[in-house]
Amino acid sequence: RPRVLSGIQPTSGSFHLGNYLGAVRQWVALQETHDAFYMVVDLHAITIPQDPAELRANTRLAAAQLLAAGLAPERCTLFVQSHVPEHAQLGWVMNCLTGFGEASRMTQFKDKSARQGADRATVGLFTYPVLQVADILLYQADQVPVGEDQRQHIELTRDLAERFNTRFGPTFTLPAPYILKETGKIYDLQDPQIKMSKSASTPKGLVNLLDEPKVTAKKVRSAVTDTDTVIRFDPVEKPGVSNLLTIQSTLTGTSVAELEQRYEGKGYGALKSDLAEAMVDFVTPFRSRTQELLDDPETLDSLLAKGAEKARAVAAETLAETYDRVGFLPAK
Ligand code: AQP
Repeated sequence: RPRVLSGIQPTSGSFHLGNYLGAVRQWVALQETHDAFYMVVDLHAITIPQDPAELRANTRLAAAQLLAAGLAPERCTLFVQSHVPEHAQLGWVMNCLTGFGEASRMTQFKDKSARQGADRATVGLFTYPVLQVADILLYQADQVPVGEDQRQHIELTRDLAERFNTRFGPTFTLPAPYILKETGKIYDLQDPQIKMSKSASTPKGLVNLLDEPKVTAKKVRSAVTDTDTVIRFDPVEKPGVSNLLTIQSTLTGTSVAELEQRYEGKGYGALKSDLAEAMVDFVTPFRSRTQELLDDPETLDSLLAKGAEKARAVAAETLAETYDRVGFLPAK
């Protein structure tokens, strides 16, 4: 079975619709066909200031949401990044292989540091993509299911894997991005030119899966569309409507073409009201399942401990080989 690896940050509490449709939904499908490793990336989370108690709670909350979304511990390896120390260890080796200019070209860093103010951005935020390289290479992943915003980081991963392999001998698998054309970028409901994001979206533009279903329905009903009335998939001319069609199509398993037909001659209100209903149908059981899992933290923690053990077995092997190739003297 080919291997997949991906991660999600425990920064925001609730996952948003972009996280789910862009990434997590694919993780659930891929656990059936791939050797799947998924993690809550808490080391990445501290690249911006975090309250310790909140980080701990959000880490459990992220794991609970992944299980509520459909990950099954017997079909994939689910773990917390900091439970596997090899991530930070390989991260250092990768830092020493990355050019300063190369890291400076990462657009996510440029966006995030600009938003924070250049003086306040940490070195950790700067090397975030390099730690992500280590995350992926440790597991010799063939594919990385992520949203479009991560494409550049996967390219960096391939570059560094190739560089290491050339310099020290074949060690790492070169991973390919697994990004779905349809849902690789879900847009903000209020500003359909920008991606839905926890740090750049306004509350009205961002659909959090753990929001009250009523709140979610309201956000869908007040989504920005255009002054035309025709429901047609056209991301350039009609970005708002197209985003709603993408979401509706994915959540209900109906093709966009079929939806266009269904809404022929109807106004935007009909689409929005059906989508609001589909969203409520999706988030209602998701919220209660997440809560059930959180109500039993011991089971959750022991499941994560088992995942970390499985992950470590793979990660330790890759790290040992890497250290040997680099020329570190083995500890006897
Ligand atoms: N709008 C999106 N459309 C499709 N995929 C998306 N992802 C994020 N936003 C969208 C994908 O979700 C996965 C987890 O990303 P993350 O760990 O970076 O989570 P986040 O920090 O909550 O995501 P944000 O909102 O994108 O954070 P900020 O605002 O900090 O940049 C990834 O696979 C990502 O591609």
